Amino acid sequence: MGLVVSVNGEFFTKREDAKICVYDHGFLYGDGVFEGIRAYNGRVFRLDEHIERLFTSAKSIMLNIPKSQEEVKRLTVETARKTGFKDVYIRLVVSRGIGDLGLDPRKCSKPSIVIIADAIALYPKEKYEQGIKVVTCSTRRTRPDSLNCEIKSLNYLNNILAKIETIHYGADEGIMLNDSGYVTEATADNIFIYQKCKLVTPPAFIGILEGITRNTVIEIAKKIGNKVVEMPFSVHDIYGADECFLTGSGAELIPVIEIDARPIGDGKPGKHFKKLLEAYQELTRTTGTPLYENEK
Ligand code: PXG
Repeated sequence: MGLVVSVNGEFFTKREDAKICVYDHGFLYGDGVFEGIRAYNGRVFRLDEHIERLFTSAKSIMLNIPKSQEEVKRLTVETARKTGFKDVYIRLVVSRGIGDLGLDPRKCSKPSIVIIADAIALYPKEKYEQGIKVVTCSTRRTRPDSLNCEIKSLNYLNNILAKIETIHYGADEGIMLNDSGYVTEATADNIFIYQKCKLVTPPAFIGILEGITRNTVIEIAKKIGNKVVEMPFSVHDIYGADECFLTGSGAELIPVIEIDARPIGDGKPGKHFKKLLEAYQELTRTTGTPLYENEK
């Protein structure tokens, strides 16, 4: 029982043994794509959606993954199963592969496929109960015509610069705007507000990663009777919102109680958030691709 890493189909159980060549363009240029996936209670949550997004990201950067979606799914499940864990964090990385010192991707003959399956480092429990504080970052999200945010690429410097600002301000997370000043997302999570009896989240065209958790929350919210709107909004709308929360595979749903030193609503996690978190956790516990025979 413990972490397992698959490097091009070979399995390792020690961090220090799982290695990639320094000439890999994933390391040299951030040239590649990835997914962050979770398994709960012996089931991989929304595996099909993650693999589909991985292949779409790869297609967009003209990276041909040398395996079918089914093969990648099988390898992902196999790697996660070898940990023996029921709750697993899975990091799936496909890089351009080993090449020359130069950008030219044609020099990289074979993409590298790495799957890390490890225990999950969760946000502290009190953050879910008390909520987090966020700030608006001055670093803007990349424009869709420079590096499209829909590509879950290995090039996360845009988000890391915003994260550095967040840390400097002493906040838990940072909100990033697009070049027109509309709210996009947090540094590694999508954002929702509850405002005037409806749940609002920015639409994909504003420049976000269309999160799988985000889409699941939209689905759940509609099912339990919420009105959901995908609509651009500004920081001013967050200041005046009744509730706000972030979503992502790592964080699940986490309540935001303060932004730029202004309390959101009554400054406590909201009732709509609590209902949605409950429904989300029920779904993650009970659905997904089984890792072990007895989970089927
Ligand atoms: N926006 C960005 C920029 C992200 O990186 C999300 C939104 C949420 O997407 P999902 O599909 O997860 O709902 C992400 C997700 C990590 C890690 O270890 C990062 C993400 C997800 C899981 C792990 O850094 N980012």
